[in-house]
Amino acid sequence: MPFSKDFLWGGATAANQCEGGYNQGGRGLANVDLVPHGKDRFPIITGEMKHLEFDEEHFYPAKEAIDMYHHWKDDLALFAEMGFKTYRMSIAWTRIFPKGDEQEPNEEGLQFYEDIFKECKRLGIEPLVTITHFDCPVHLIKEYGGWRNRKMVGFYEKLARTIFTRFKGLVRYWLTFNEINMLLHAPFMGAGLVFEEGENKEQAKYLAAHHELLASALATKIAHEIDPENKIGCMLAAGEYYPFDCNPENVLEAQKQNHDNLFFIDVQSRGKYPNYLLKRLEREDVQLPIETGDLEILAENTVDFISFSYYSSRVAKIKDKDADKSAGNIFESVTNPYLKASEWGWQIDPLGLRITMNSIYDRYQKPLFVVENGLGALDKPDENGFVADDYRIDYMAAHIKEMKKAVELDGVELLGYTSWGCIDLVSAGTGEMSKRYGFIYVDRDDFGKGTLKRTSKKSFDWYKKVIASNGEDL
Ligand code: BGP
Repeated sequence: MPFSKDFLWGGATAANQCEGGYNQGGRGLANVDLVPHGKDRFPIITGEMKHLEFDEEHFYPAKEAIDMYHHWKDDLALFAEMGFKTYRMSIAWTRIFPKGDEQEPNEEGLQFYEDIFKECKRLGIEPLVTITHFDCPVHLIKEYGGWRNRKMVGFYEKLARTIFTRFKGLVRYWLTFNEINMLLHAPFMGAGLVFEEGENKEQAKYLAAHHELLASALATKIAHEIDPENKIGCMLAAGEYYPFDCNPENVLEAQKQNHDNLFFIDVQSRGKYPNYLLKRLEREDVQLPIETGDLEILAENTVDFISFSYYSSRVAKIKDKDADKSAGNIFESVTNPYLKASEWGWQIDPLGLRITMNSIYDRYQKPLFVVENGLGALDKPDENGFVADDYRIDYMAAHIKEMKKAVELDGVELLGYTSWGCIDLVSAGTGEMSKRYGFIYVDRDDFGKGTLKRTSKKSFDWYKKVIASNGEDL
């Protein structure tokens, strides 16, 4: 049997995409609350457009999302019915520190998560908690400029210490930053950055990168001090870059693009900035804001495991501005002629998961955790409200098969698998509901209308069987 008996099967969500309750329980405003759906979404996500005010007139999908704030108990019961061993979720920073720089945390926010973790425990579900999943208090963006400011490290440290202390014994698995490499592509989501007129954007991104890496290492240190049982992971938006062909120029280009993603994990797992990055930044005249003692903190506090999201592989090709491009997780890549694509144009490559797992494992030699994978599709309920999502089952079965081979045939150590959006939620890329990933259908449309009723899809029973057979019955 490739998967151990403790293999952590489950699903994943993020607070801003499912909780709603944006102004309840003392919660403060976060960047994610200020991102509308529609044509303005992308320029805001990428920090190109300023939008730091909240006006009730607009429709902001994260505001109510699927209202898990009020439905969490029933939703957890559905996860338990599927047999989840783990549930990946995130903490909304602004529920704990509404503005981000307060002295004292908001008790109501802490209690909200404590209740969830206690219920998880009762149901035999191990929580896997992302400390920040694309969220940052608006106050910290307005007052301090987001992660380009070193003070953010201290605010994050305080958040981390507060939750590690309060949830000691309830949560053991933590991820410091969701898809940390995404800050280069979606800087408002990843680092609370809104670019000033004429600002050197690359410089701002690498200031933010160093501060997040430092904050991640400090959180790792604190977590281990508070409870040696804590296991801390980093989180990468993964997907191997393939060279377009065997032209050595394309092979080199693929290597470069892989480096741009992996340098974050090199720091978090190997404890130092890789030379390829330092040399590139030197050539581009971009500075890392390294202060005395920082490098020691990075070196001494590396992660226990490597987690990542995988939706697709990517392709690298040089000197071809007209190359055919395919959409992907936030940023696009050259089209791979061997692959089919989802309705959103994300190319589907199950074998790429095995390839990606091998590359990451070879590089770091630490246990891996697949914390996001799945198919975003337009689900159409039949007249009885039932969704027969065979396409999702096919996608997931094919990926799990390859993941199994990586473990069984290649010897990759793997802690678990949590499929993305196990219950339908708001899409990070589009801000809409119609791009669904779940085993559970939620009656809500792109304009915030619907009863919020939850209904199991065909994939619900399928996944239940996968977990019960520990990945044998696909
Ligand atoms: C990742 C994020 C998730 C999630 C997923 C799917 O980048 O960590 O938050 O949303 O991608 O992307 P989308 O929602 O755009 O389909």
